[in-house]
Amino acid sequence: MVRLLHLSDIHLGSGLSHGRVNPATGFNTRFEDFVGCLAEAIDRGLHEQVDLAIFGGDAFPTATPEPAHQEEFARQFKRLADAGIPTVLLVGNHDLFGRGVGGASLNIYSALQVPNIVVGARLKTHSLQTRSGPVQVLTMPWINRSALLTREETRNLSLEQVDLMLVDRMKLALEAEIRRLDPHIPTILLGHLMAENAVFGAERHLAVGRGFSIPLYMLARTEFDYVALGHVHRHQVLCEDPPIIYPGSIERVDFGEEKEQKGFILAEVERGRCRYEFVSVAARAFRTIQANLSDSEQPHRDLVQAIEKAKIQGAIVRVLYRIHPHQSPLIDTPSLRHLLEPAFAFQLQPEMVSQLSQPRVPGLGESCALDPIDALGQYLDSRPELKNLRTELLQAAELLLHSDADPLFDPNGFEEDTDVLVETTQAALHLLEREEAVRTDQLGLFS
Ligand SMILES: [Mn+2]
Repeated sequence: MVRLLHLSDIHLGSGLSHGRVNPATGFNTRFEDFVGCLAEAIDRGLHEQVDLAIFGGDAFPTATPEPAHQEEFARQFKRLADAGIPTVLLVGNHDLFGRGVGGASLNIYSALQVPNIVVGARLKTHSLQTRSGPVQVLTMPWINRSALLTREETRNLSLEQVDLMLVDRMKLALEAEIRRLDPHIPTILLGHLMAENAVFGAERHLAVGRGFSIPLYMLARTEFDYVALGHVHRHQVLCEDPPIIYPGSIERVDFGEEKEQKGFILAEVERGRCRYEFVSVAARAFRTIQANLSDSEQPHRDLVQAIEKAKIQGAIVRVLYRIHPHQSPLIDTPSLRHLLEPAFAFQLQPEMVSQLSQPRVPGLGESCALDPIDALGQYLDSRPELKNLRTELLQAAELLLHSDADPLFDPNGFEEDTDVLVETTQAALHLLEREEAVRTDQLGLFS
């Protein structure tokens, strides 16, 4: 039986806007929070004497992290290496440089051949020796469609067709790896990918564009005893047999994650059997305090009461309150600031209700995280003069956002004006994507 620590989506250096410089260390206080959560996961792994650690990808927000962030990441993982615990670092989409040429921010570990550290930069099975015996880790790093766009065979295909072809190729490559596995040794698939059925988390807002998703049946194979995923920031278990698990990210980036638990997975894996538990870390709390004071006789008193009711100690707090302009002088902002001092950070966000201008679009307050299509839909609902264009505009937006279809070859019968707009934009995106693909024939997985 192999005991393992599975963590993912560290994104060291993200979410700094909610922090400030710590004069004692010179670091952003939110960076220190992220390091704290990472250290907590590694402490627990060391304490439990795990045999193996696997990281599901996205070490930093970009492939060219600040040296200090790179250094702290290395310092934390060195603790596992020093303890003789083999550690696999998988390449996620944020670790790829220019969306293509290998895992720039992680390849330094393979280049230096750091003992006990393996970098998963391509589809490959790593046979590792642990204190509790051998284990196979099949690494499946992030891949995007630029891997295929350079090929002559994709010249006349829509982006959707290219995605399907890519999934087909991955299926074949994965099948080939699976056939080479030793069926008597515990086997882990470690993948940075968007699985079908996964519920989106904050990763949606952290990366531009959308890739393709992998059907669950490709992952739910009896050859795997544990499927360790990365990419989606919201912890979720997609399948029990074998366990297919996103541990989620280790810290919150923004208010959209206010209600999500953050943590990592501890698992015991043997051939044909796996037991796992989710362990939460002390991630920084985010709190939204909302108050509609527009009908209040004593708006300041009511707002103070709302703040006093909330648990703000050490939390990142936002106070959203609605008032009429004439109520504004009744709000004593300095005393609110004083009241909010126990918070780690806070923002006061008044929303003015004006009788003169049109009311704000209902449901589009800053407190709710809508996806862009929903937001556009709500906006259009509030603009009767755009009613006739509603369907076309939403379709055009879908196309622009998802590139699921390619109007170059499939114009979908838009009204003339929209048609031209969409076609021009899509053509430009398409050309850019091809150009990028030529520069960065990704990972060489299929070469
Ligand atoms: Mn990712």
